[in-house]
This record gives sequence, C-alpha cells and structure tokens, in this order.
Amino acid sequence: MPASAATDAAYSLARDRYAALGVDTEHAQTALAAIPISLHCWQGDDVQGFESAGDALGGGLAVTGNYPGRARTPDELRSDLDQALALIPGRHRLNLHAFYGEFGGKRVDRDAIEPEHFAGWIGWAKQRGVGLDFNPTCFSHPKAADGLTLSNPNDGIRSFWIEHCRRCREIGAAMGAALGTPCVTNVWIPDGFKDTPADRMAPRQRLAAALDAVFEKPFAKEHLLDAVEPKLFGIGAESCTVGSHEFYLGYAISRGTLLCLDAGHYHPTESIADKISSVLLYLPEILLHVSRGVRWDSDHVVTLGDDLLAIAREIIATGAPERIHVGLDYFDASINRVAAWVIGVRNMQKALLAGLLEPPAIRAAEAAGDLTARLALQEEAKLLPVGAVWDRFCETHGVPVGQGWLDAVRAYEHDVTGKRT
Ligand code: RNT
Ligand code: ZN
Repeated sequence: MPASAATDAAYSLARDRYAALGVDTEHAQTALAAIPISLHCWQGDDVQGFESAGDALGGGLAVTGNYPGRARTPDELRSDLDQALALIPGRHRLNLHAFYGEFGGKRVDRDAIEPEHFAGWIGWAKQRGVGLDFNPTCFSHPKAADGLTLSNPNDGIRSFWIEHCRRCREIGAAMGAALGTPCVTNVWIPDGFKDTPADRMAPRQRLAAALDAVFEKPFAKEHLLDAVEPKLFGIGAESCTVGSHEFYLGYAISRGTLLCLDAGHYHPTESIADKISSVLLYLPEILLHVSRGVRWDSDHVVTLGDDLLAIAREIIATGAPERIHVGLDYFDASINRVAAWVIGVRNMQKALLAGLLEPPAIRAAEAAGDLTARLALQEEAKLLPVGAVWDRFCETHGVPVGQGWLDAVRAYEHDVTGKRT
C-alpha cells in the first residue's frame, strides 16, 4: 500500500472511531489549523543575536552543546526558519528578540534601536504571511552585568533599560501595523539576587515604577499587545527574583497587560496547565512560553509528555484558545537546531490536537458526579488514534507525514548547516 493510501485508511478508521464518541475529526483539524505557534528565533543560534559587540550570554541563561551549524547571520537564520516552517503544518509566527536586529555592522546600542533595524524581518514575515512577536533583550550586555536592569538602583542604568523597552514597544507596534496582526511584546528581565537581599521591597518598587514608565505610551491593541514574564529563580539569582510570579500577576491584573506563563519558571512539581484557567478569569489574554525544564529551568526541547498534553488540554478546555498566545521557549545546542524547532512545534500541535479530540463524555461524567467514569474515560482516551488524525492533518497541509521530515533536515544539513564552520 503506498504511504498516502495507508494514511487515508488509518484516518477513515480513526474518524469513525471518534465519531462514535461524538468527536468530529474534521472540525478538530480546522480548529488546529487556526492556532498559530510562535517559533522562538533564539533556538537557531543559541541565543547569540546579531549585535557587533557580541557579549556572552547573560541573565542566568545557559545553552549547552556544540552541534555544528548555528546560524550566524540574519540570512542564515531566516533560511533555517524557512526550512523548519516547510516541515510544520499550518501558518505560524516568529518570535524575535531585540538583539536580532540588522545593524549593518554598526554598533547600535539597545537604547538606540529603531523599527528600521527590523525591516528585513518584517519583509520576510510579510512575504510568508507570518506574524511577528517581539522581546526586549535585557541581558548579554555590560549594563546588565550586575544582574539588575529595570530594578537597578542606579538611575542611569535603569533609564537605559526603560528606554530600551520603550523602543521595543515602538518596534513591536511597527511590526504589528506592517503585518496586520498584533505583535505580542514580552518583557522578561533577569533581575535577582544570588544571596539573600536585605531589602526585597525597594527593587520591586523600582521595577513597578520602571514598568509604568515603559508602558506609559498607549498603542492600538491591533498592533501591540504587552506581556510581562515572571520567574522563580535563575543561575546567579537563586535567592530572590525581583519579577516573581506574585509581582507580575498583580502587575498584569492592575495594569491590564498580558501575563506570560513560562513552563520552566515554577517549582518543578508545579504546572502552568493549572494556572491558565485561573489567570484567564482576571486577564483577557495571556502568553505561554512552552518549554521543558529537566530538574530546573533547563529549556530542553518540548516533548510530547504529560506536562505538554496537560497544557494543551487546558488551552482547548477554556473554549477560547484565541485568548492564549502560544510561544515556545527552549534552546538546545546539542542537536540539529532546525530539527529542534520542528520537533517542538509539531509536538505542541499534536498535544493541541489531542485536546481537540477529547471525548465529551469525560466532562459529562464529571458533571454527573461520576468520577469513576471520568477516570476510566480519561485513561481510555489516551490510546485513541490521535496519530492517524495528525498524519492526515500533515498530509492535508502538504508537510511530511511521520518521520519523513527528518530526511529533509538531513539533506539541508548536508547542503547548508553542515557547511558552516
Ligand atoms: C528566561 C525567559 C525568557 C528567555 C527568552 C530568551 O528564563 O524564559 O523568556 O528564555 O526571552
Ligand atoms: Zn520564557
């Protein structure tokens, strides 16, 4: 049987099996196609960016591995992204960091960046019908060397980062206006303390005031959506993170920004899946950084495990996935970087599909107070033929079914990334 006939046969059995459970597999695929995933550009070059200064990675972030083929220029990164996007079904987005601007070999400091430095990215995105998201880069810079940016007690340093973040919002709004889709611009700062601070209040007061200065200028929601990202701890900031979960939850609710929930930014047994419904009660929209922490916020490539399935299931269960902006956030330099994108995005989509294919009898059992049936049906649902529907989805969207995408990555490695030294 040719591969596509096998996919068709498996799909038609799966469609009937799901139909008998009251699940419409066609509808699930349409819904899946409507959920864009924001690919994080920084997987492609180990969070290096394109500034001529080229400061070492800071902010407590750590990339391990030395797999050959890191993108060294914007053109290389765009080419790698094109290769990844060709192997991922559906229309997606690209999430850029400020230090990925194109500065023409000049030293343009962070407080001087302009939309024009991102014209190349905007043009690329426009051609492909891809939306852009954006982030200030408040690390890997001499003015972040003491680990404090927007909460720095030094007025000059704090103002520098305020100006950087303001400019990033201008750039984000320009991206959103040019592409006709709002640019989610997410502020994450590394600020924290290695050892126990004597005063935790003052840095948090400074951070709140600095953020208010950053967000002072209003922009149209159609162009720009502001988000803030909390964190539990980082390397070198083990004892206190200024922008903690409580800090930003309060900030986002009181100021009306989005809150970004990063899967690696909580205690290891705490899942962001459970936070989605709580936060959506108080905020119209949120941002997710889907990541995989192994023992700590290690930012491993996202795999199709219980954590991911739970996050995706909750996104769908809200009944309003359009209120949840889904981005990925990991960086692995130990494997082929294009493959790392493809694996992570496809897994995110598979998990969302599983959520979309959840039999309604599970909720009905719960509503009827039959917790035995709820557990029984949840467990039975785990081996329903999600994979056959996923294969069909890939085929419909013209991307390789199953592991076929790996051959394309290997060929690209042979011709392109493997030749980079
Ligand atoms: C760091 C945060 C942040 C970064 C990126 C590069 O812990 O998760 O989102 O990973 O901005
Ligand atoms: Zn993150």
